[in-house]
Amino acid sequence: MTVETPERAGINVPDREGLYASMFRMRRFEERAYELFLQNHIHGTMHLGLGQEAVAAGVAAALRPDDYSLGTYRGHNHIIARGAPLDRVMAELFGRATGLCKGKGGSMHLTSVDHGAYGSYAIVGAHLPIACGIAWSSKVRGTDQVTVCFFGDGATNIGAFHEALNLAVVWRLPVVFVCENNLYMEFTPIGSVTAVVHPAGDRAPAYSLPSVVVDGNDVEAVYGATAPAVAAARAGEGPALLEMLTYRYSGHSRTDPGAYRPAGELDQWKERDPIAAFRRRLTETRADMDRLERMEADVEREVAEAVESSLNAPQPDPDDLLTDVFASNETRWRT
Ligand SMILES: Cc1ncc(C[n+]2csc(CCOP(=O)(O)OP(=O)(O)O)c2C)c(N)n1
Ligand SMILES: [Mg+2]
Repeated sequence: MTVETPERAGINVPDREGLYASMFRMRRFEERAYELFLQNHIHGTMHLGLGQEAVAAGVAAALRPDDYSLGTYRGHNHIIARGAPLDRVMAELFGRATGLCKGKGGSMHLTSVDHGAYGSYAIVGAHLPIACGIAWSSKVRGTDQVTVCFFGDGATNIGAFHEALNLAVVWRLPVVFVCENNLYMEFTPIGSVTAVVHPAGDRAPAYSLPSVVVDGNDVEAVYGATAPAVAAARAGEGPALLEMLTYRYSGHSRTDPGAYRPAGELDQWKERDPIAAFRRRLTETRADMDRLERMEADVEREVAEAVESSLNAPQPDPDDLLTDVFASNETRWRT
């Protein structure tokens, strides 16, 4: 396994307290959202990224605001990391009119064009070719915007993964594929159905795609691997793939207690919790802990306000049901 640190990669080190606050913000948001789900304030389903925060935070820190990102149904962390306001994300989970998608998307389909977040996709692997299309559009328009595509380990056994990697290299697209290998695809361990150890990283070389396997629980390692890949894509040097090794604390979704996991596995990963571990590192390296504690207090306030405003937000107007379906705002099905 190759683990890059920012220093080793020779790149600027980002604001470390800020990186911590970014992860803490995702964690507190999801913990509160899940409580509200259990209290029946949020309907439908919910896929949590608890334990995987370092990936979203470290990757987003390497992006410019005008870059693009695509994610999956496990997408709260990514949209928050791109800068979507917590109150609008929470309101979307509540299905309210003030939500990011006016309450029509919900937890699984978070999208914010204003923040470069071009959708959360529930069909496993479907968005990898779409990411290629977005990256291609940057190329055609002659901009230097980079597209990042997050997906799970399970997507690597879908045909679209292989098609997208191949196309990205053939067309030299400015796209960075980020596989969050959390060891499971729903209830099946990825290792039990996959011939290689690193489902994404080991297959990328078959397409001449540069790849690196990263400690996805170490936010600085994530940033350290992502920043050079993004810089290369921006400079026209083509795509890359990053496989982030991480773990989800909860089951696959709300109905899954995760009982298929071997005893002790969850506890072992929790000992390497990305947020607690980075906080310890910051303490040891004499970071500005006063600033960090102020940031934590700000996050608590922001989450509480997001909950309060979502509880009081209006329901969507039924007359808006068919708006925002097509870009042209037409409501007829196309033939
Ligand atoms: C094409 C397709 N097949 C099956 C499913 C059902 N399904 C939903 S999530 C999931 C597991 C995906 O696992 P992974 O890609 O590792 O992502 P994770 O949930 O671990 O983040 C499956 C099989 C689906 N949504 N789409
Ligand atoms: Mg997985």
